[in-house]
Amino acid sequence: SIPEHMREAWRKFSPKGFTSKEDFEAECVRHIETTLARSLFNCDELAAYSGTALAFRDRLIIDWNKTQQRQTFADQKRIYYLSLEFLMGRALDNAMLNVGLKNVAKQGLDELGFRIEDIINQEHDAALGNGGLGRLAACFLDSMASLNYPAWGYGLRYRYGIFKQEIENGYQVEIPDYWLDFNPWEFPRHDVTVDVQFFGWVNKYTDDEGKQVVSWQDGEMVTAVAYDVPVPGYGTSTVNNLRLWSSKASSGEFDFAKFNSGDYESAVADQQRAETISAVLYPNDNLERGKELRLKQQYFWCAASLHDIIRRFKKTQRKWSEFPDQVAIQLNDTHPTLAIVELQRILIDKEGLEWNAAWDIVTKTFGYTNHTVLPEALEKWSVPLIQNLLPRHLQIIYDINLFFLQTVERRFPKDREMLSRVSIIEESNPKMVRMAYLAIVGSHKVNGVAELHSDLIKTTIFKDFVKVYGPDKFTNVTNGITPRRWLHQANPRLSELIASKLGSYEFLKDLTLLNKLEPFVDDKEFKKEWAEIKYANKVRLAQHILKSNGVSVNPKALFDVQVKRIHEYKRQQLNIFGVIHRYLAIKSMTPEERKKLAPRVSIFGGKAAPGYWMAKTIIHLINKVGEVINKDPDVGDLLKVIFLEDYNVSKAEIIIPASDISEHISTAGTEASGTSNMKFVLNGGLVIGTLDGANIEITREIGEENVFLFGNLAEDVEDLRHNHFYGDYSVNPELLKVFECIKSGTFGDEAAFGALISAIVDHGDYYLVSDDFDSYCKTHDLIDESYKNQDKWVSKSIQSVARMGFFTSDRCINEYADSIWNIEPLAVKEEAEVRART
Ligand code: CBF
Repeated sequence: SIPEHMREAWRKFSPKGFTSKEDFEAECVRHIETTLARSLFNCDELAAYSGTALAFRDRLIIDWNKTQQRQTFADQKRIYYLSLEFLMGRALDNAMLNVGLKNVAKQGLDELGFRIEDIINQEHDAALGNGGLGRLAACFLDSMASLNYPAWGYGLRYRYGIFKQEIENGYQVEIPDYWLDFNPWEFPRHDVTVDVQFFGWVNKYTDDEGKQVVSWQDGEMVTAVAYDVPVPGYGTSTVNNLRLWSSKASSGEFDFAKFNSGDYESAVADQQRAETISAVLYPNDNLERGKELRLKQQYFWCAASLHDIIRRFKKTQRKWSEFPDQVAIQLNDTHPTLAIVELQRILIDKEGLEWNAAWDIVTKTFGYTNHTVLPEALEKWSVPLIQNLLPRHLQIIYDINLFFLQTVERRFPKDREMLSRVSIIEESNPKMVRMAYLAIVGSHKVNGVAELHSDLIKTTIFKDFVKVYGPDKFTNVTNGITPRRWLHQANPRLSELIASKLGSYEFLKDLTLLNKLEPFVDDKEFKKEWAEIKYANKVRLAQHILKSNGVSVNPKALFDVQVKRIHEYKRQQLNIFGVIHRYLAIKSMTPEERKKLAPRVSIFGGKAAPGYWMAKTIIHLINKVGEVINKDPDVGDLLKVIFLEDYNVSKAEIIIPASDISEHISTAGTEASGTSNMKFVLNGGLVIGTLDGANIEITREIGEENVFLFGNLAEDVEDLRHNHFYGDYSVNPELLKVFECIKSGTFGDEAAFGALISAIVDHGDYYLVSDDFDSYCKTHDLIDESYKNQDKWVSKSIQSVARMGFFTSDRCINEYADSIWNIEPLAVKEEAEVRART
């Protein structure tokens, strides 16, 4: 309907996007001078970063616009990925690499007087997540765009991301992370808003035409404002959208009547209450606390996202029954489960559909990913809390439960116990809504994130649902990582070396091509280059450690790394007890014996949830042990212990490529998958691990000979725990020596660490630290021996990388697309691909 002459004018003037160095420089300088109002004379690195980021943002937005148009015209089914966390890290480097213009920017910046590394380092991490779950969502966005899937992410635009961690006198201190000072990567859409209702009451009545009407009335309105973040694919012109919602008061700026009467504080109270909803990310990983504000966040985000999705669907003028042919919604954990209830509410209360027709649409639309079996992480919301905040939703939840239990009753008429076991409502005091059960009942597929984990959910926490629905509803999609960030961006030299042997960077799009490295496993020249790159990465990390911790470490030592959230089940305590054991061994050695030892640097990093006292105690112990060991002249370079402050995505990009060994040592059966294990191996590090999560599949892929496995199996955990209380059980004697050392005050105030010891000695050692201690230490001895044979070590490293093709998040996304979402990629004409490969 748009006249041709108008189209022509638009075509003529629409920006094309730079591809040359000169055009990049022009864009960068234009932004510095006009957008930022700076000049050559006061352009510091931050301004140069801003100019570069804005130039690239423009570049992305041109492709973003085209992608959105293409997706609208193609009118295909889309996937909407609902995640309360997106741990994106930095965007600039990623954008430059994905559009294939990093070299152009490097040369341009060089001419303008800046080093690209310094510019990249100016960026603040977008840290809208806690750990694995949020980072997985970020990898998935990268893969969905790279594979040209029509996909949107929906999340919250927290004003404060995960806190910044500082270490003071060995203790973790939390500092707010206000990251929005200058964020060039988002587009506020003040025209895209949704009013979201809370509280109020439900009015059910019959209207003049005799129809039953249900209306949710009064209460409080909060407005959701959209902020769009472009997500560029690698080597494609597809740029997808991540839409983050920010909350603001619906009633405008503030209450003028109150303001004029001098009641200044309550004049802004509404506004502040509304803004609180998207103010802060809850800093708990694998732990749910049942706070009202968290429930508000969840509903606010689900309601706004669904409204947006439905608005888009309605433009197609299709029948409601076609909704699942157009829309797939994936629930990243149970956090967005209220979206199920909200869609049912909209369909029956607003759109007038019959319950069953609506429910059929709902269940065909949703898929649910479970990320944990830990009981403390499974969400439950109290019925009174939901009743107060979302009265209509509670009624619908009760109805969903009723109809579900009726079908269960029909199938298992004699099993009353079954009804209470699978009920969405837990009959406790107060009653609780079991969100995982609601997610299962409201979805057509439920998946775990690694083979063992997916088996465990079927045989433990969800076993009754397997009886109810049959096994086909439950499936596995083993996690993966994007090789663009976790190899190409984090380890450019390794990526380049691989490309030189494979003939191109095609492996970044098809990671299975890495298997072409196998012939080089024993290639002398290749191994030399491989080892040099690892060494250079270790030198870089050693410099970082010197700067941040003031400790000089020897880059020739074995770098042993455990970086992840601090949690008892991940067992950083096992690691630090092992370090003390090693320390005691060194102290008791003769100088001759010491000479035979392989020097080590034990590197830790990770945040503890602010309220998780035991995890904070572990951090404290690591730091205190480091203080003593690092200055013990008997030990010297043989052992150093480093705790790296404020572990985040951009630090991971420095740490991971520098590791020789990384630790993935959770109690078997507790870590759903783990994804850092994949990142370390892809960067040529070997791993020590338990048979848990994705370690099992990594071992299967790369070969048992390339992994240092230890510890008890998941199937034995229950019996061992039982044995701790009722069997003939005693704590490992070597571990007791470690405890004696701590208790003697070697690492300062022994009382501070008492709880860590008594969890093992007096309280049943739930995480089996003692049971696994012997095999853990022996495996570390084996690592020492193996590391001495560098030649063999490097071969193992190459062989492992060559066999890592399976763990790309591209594979995951294709699996989700085929087996859960039923969506196809969109065909795209690729110009960017050519650039990215050169
Ligand atoms: O599936 C992604 C990751 O999610 C967690 O981090 C989570 O928050 N539940 C798990 O703990 C990881 O094992 C898993 O890799």
